[in-house]
Amino acid sequence: MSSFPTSELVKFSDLHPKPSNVTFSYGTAGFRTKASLLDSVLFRVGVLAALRSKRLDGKTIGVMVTASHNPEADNGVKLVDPRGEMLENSWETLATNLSNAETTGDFIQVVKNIINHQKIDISKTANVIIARDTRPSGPGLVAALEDGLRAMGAVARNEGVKTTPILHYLAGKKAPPLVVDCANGVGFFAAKAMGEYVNSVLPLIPHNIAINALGALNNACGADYVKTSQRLPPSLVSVLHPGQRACSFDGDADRLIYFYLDDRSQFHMLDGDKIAALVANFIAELAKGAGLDGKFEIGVVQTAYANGSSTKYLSERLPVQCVKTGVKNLHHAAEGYSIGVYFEANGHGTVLFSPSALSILETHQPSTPAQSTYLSNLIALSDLINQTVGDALSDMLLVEVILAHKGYSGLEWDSIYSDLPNRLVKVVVKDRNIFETEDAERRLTSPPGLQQRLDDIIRKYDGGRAFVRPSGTEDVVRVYAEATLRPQADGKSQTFDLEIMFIPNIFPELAFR
Ligand code: G16
Repeated sequence: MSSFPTSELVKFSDLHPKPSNVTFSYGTAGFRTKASLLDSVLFRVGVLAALRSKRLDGKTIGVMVTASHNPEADNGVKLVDPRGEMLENSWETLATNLSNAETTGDFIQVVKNIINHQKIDISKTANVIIARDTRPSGPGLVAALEDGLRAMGAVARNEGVKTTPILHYLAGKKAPPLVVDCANGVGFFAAKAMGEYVNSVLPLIPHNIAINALGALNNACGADYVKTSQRLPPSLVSVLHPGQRACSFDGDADRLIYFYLDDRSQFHMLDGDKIAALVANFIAELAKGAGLDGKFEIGVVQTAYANGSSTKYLSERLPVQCVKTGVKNLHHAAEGYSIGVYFEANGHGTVLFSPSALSILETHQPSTPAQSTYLSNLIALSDLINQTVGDALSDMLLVEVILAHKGYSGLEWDSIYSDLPNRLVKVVVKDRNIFETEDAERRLTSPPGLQQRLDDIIRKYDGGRAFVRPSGTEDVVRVYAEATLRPQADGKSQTFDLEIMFIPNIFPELAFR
């Protein structure tokens, strides 16, 4: 209670005295009566909104000033809980008590009681968003409301004249701030420009933005660093809080990798495979909901790098195809579906809607209002996605839209399936051109005998899968390996002993250095 702003509250409360001989009640839709009686109520609702937000760890509370369908001379106010829902019942009683305190002294006492009974940490920041309808009494009442918020030191955002549903939406749909690792590259410009449009609903916090620092590009940051090292860029260690989502672009912002820290601050990566699973599922769900089940084929395209768990998960639900590394190969294969979802594990990818799929979406007649909502969401997705090529910014919005729609945190998204432990390493060889592959780069045909020796090693591991392929962009050979590692008898997981037990076994086979 040390930081409780009693003197501020007394000062402001005296400016908004309660009219005598009136009893207020937080009714069906908040307080509603003649506008001329409401000044003290609005002030006190401001105080209560701040308390409610502090009680909920600073989550945003909405306050709408309106008397809806009632005559213009009336006005009213109601509180909107986080997620855009109506105020919790027990707080309606608190609102009524607070509005009926006769004197400033009584009012301060009720405030103190609420703080004690609700165990409110008054030092927490309060966030409140406010709006009003077009009534002439609105501006004056909003000023009283703002005095209440000011007295409590709340962070208030006045949205001006808005419909009630929009206020609910704004209070409920604001996503938690997203940390964006721009790889010290051009993605920063795009993220900054996009932030101006989306920050009010999806606050973006760009990091690794040293675009002019020599040597900084992709250095210990960016999508490739995160995917390959499977760890947080060191520059984000003191930035990211448990539960907070973040994403990394690469140097030209056409790759996207997500990650988050769990409540034990453990790093979890959500790569291109996880994006594909989230997106393909969502599109299939929308198509079904719109009454378009079976009307078009939704397929997924991956490469050999796709984690075995993702392939298993997706192929149990949709057609899945594996093609050679390279966006051009995935893009081409995805064009073979009505809706083709393609993502490389490294975060390159997008969704293609064929012309016939788009015309089905345009002409389909939904038979229920629910079908109509699914259909318009699917059409909106087709507009949101950059179908020319994988685009980190557009993919980021796609992911955020789906997460918001489903109410998923990083954790819920991550639990779609569990990645098999895996390792991807680069090996410098004398001549990478002697490495030739078949079966979408999953098997070597040259040098002779090497695949056989790899098979002998892979066979020793449960769920073992590995391949060797020459890079098309660097003078190296890439080695990928994954396996199912069961918990040991003592219950401890062997996870990530993999590098020690598996990859080194392959290295000697590649004695071409
Ligand atoms: C390029 C391609 C990607 C490919 C990556 C690695 O990415 O566009 O499709 O996955 O190279 O290819 P490789 O393993 O053959 O070196 P970027 O981000 O460099 O344009």
